[in-house]
Amino acid sequence: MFQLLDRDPLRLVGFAAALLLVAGTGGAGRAEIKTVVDRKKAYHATPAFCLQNVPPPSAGDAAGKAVFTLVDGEADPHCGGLAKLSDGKLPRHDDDPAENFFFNAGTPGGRIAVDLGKLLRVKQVNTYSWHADARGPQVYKLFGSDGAAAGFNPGPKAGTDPRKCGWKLICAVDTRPAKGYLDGQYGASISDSGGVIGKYRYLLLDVSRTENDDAFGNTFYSEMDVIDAEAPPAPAPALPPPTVVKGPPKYEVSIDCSEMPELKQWAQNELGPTLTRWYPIIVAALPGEDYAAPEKVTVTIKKDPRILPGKRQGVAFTVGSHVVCSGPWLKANLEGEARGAVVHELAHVAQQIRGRHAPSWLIEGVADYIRWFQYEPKSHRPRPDPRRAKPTDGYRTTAAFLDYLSNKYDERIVARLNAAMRESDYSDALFKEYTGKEMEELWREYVATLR
Ligand SMILES: [Ca+2]
Repeated sequence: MFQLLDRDPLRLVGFAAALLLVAGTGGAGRAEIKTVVDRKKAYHATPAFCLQNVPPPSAGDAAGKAVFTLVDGEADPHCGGLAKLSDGKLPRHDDDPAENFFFNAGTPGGRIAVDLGKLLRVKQVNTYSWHADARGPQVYKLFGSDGAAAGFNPGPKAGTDPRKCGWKLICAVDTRPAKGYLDGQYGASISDSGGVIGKYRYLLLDVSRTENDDAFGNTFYSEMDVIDAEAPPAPAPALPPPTVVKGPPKYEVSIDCSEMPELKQWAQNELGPTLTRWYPIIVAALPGEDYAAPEKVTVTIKKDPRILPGKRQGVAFTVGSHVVCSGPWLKANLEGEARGAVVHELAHVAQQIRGRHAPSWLIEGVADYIRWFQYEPKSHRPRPDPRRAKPTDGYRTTAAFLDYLSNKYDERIVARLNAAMRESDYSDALFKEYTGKEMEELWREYVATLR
């Protein structure tokens, strides 16, 4: 975890992975503005905006009653408009233009004024954004005003320094990571060590694009919360019910964590949305003639880690459309492999292989291909050791081999091999049928690319 104290708010910089940023504006001994920034990579983000260091979005905060005005710049015709910043609703996924506000493509950003209706003791300002690409992070300056100064301009356009017309600079926010992709879900939370940021009726956001390598650098802003120090805590936006999360029509994934109540929040906010989003994708990736995947999947989280036959410890297993997971293992891996491991099991549900001729190395290879080469971020993809690995090692090694074959020979090869296993038609000769080469030759070719 990084922590940075910076006396000059204009020089705030973003961090790559662990994102706690603290910046000061005041002198020694005075209350200081704190800006905490957090990020979840796009693949791991869910509509609940579960960020570690930034509070979740709230419904019914002071921004909900405020009037938002576009002072300068041009809204993108595909966005949901300024109303999206304070409607208490969140995007459903990482590319949901209608649930975000963003400035038009090819423009440098702009300015948004917020009239809170009356002078408030502002305790916190939180902003949320989400996008699969460079439009994820936030870059803006926040100004505040009580509107009392002579010559106060409620809508200073770009080129006019707000500080010269009745505004005070509160802070500058830049959530961009220092390196790597900009994708993801971002939150910024501005508060003050003294309890309140200040007494303001007006706020002004001076928004910049995140990059200008192409036209698409304007952030997808999902929500802005303004917390009134005098108001009772506002409720969180409505989330799906605790243990059953309904996915797209037809498919339903139920999670039973009654044995591990401490995982209920995680199951509701993170695992549930991940599984309901991914199960239909996995089903579509593993089709078959006259085949329909199970429509209802159950995931049971057990308290006892000895879930395997003979009371052996394990991570998870699947029988038919029932997935059983070790609760203690999930709990120990919540920020790591927990969701990916359950995605692997969902692949087994969609595979539905009951025939006798299916080799376990290929069954596990297909499930891990779905997990590591479809679900997990590219940076996590496994790379087998060319000195030791064999195509029949299963899991990650076979998954990486299948990815090579998909890219080089036949993008449907995983679906075809899986369908053959499901129909009890599998033999190693299928590799030659689908690619023109024996499996051993294909493996030698693949290993040569690893050296
Ligand atoms: Ca919204």
